[in-house]
Amino acid sequence: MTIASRLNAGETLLTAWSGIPDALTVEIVAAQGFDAVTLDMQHGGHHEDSILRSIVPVLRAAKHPVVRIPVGRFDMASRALDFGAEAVIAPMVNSVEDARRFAALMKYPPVGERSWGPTFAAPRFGSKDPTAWLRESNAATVSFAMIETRAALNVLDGILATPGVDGIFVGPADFSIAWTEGETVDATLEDMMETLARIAARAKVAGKHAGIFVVDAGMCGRFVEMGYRFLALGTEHRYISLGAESLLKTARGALGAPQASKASGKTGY
Ligand code: 3PY
Ligand code: MG
Repeated sequence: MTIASRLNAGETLLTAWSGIPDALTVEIVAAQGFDAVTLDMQHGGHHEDSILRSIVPVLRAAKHPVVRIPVGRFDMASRALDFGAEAVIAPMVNSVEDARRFAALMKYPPVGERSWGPTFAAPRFGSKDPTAWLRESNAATVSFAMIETRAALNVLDGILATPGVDGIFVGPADFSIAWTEGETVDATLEDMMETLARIAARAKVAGKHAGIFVVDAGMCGRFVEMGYRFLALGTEHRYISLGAESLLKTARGALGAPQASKASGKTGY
């Protein structure tokens, strides 16, 4: 099952969000109960070499490898696919032209202009038939254009209508900054929720997928009700602090000592 076939079937997928550029850490993240692991090159520490190496433990854990590229680095979208990513998230897609350039590097002709060379991806997926790879790749890979500014919102239908753009992915933190004109950053801001619901509804009408980064895991059900089916939960910093908090709570409880942990289930990141 590819990430594309599961999203096409209407499944809700939870992706981990990795920022530590180390295949050994990604191996641990991939072993948890997520459906996918997103390797973040925009704000996380991932770089070309760590992406090349970190996709291996994700595939070995039978999870879907996803890469978020840096802003405007659409060339990296092709490289991520050539390394074995099944989906790519492009941040700050703020115009139809951005969407076209992203799609061009995500899809082989006739949809786009992706250059041939799945040097690592084909063997990683056990493919020995180049023609089958060429024919199947466009449908098997998912391109998510991030909607996280007012400019993107203003041209949302054009982005959704761009051939080769398979879905949108909302960045609620940046969106909250745009929504409040720089007053605050709050990925759970109630005032923008109706708009986030409308974004998912418009994606559905266009026949495209909708994903979102979720800061408060308790909001997952609400986002699914809106129509979001690809939900991201991050990051290693949070996984480690939540795990340590839980362990220390148990240990201190067993010792009868007062609770000293400061870790919280919700972070701003
Ligand atoms: C945002 O919330 O702006 C994001 O880009 C999520 O990573
Ligand atoms: Mg963002």
